[in-house]
Amino acid sequence: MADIDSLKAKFGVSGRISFGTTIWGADVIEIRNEDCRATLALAGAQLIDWTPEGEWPVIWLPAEPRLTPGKALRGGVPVCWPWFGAHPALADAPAHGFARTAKWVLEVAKETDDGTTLVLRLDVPEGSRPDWPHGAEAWLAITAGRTLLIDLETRNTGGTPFALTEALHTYFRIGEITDTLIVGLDGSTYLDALDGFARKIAPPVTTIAGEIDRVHLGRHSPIVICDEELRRHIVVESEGSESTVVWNPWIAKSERLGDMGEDGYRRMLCVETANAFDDARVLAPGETHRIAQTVSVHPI
Ligand code: TA6
Repeated sequence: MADIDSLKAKFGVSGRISFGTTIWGADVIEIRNEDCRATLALAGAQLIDWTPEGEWPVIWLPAEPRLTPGKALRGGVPVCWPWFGAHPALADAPAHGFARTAKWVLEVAKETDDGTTLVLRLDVPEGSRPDWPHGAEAWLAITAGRTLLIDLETRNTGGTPFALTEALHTYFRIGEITDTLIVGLDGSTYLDALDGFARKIAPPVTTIAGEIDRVHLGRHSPIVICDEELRRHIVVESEGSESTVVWNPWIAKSERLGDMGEDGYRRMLCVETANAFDDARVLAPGETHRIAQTVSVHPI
């Protein structure tokens, strides 16, 4: 983990960007500008807070976040890369790839017209990993302002093509799961992870009254999370994404996971900008691929 002091020395501590450690032990970069506050955990380059001025937090964390070595922090926006879900071949490889627990390198911290931007890089030399023999480089750019932009670019730096699956696994903060619905997936084909990944057709509006785990195939943008309790719409516009994952663990799975916190499932909903399953991307040597999401909040 990059030493916080060395980051302070390299990037300075402007009035808008600071470096520190949370009370539960995560080394973080904190942003505070006129439009929002945001926090990025250095481990896994995981955004764990984005709160526009005058709004409730938009990103969910459990009430008592818990760091477990080698395991992604529950909540925030884990970067699932360079595979989504189970490894295509190795049962003992980590679910959702290794980027979300990797040591990313902060390359840029700057102000832009849209807010404060952090850019982090993850380099995977060819042949350096038994579970991923390819050469790849990932660049993650996060711009926090009145809106939130998360942009993930992958470059094939090796000599052979590879198939990439990925997700910006966003845990959105909502008021009450049973008073929340999702608009924008109507009529899409989805794989139901709770029913052997059977292919089904999405209803006009997605509501949640139990565990839900669906991979919607095809492009869907914008998607709107309608939150009756917090009286707001969260709008997710994506680029380069042909899949959208919808997940809530509900009660029993939350207990099995053990890190969702008391009633955590009631206050979160994952809507993930992704490329998964049929929507895998194949990158030739030297080729790049970009997936991005812009999140905005609208009172109702
Ligand atoms: O994105 C949905 C999902 O694949 C679910 O199946 C569930 O496993 C969730 O991700 C969380 O995965 P994690 O490895 O973070 O516990």
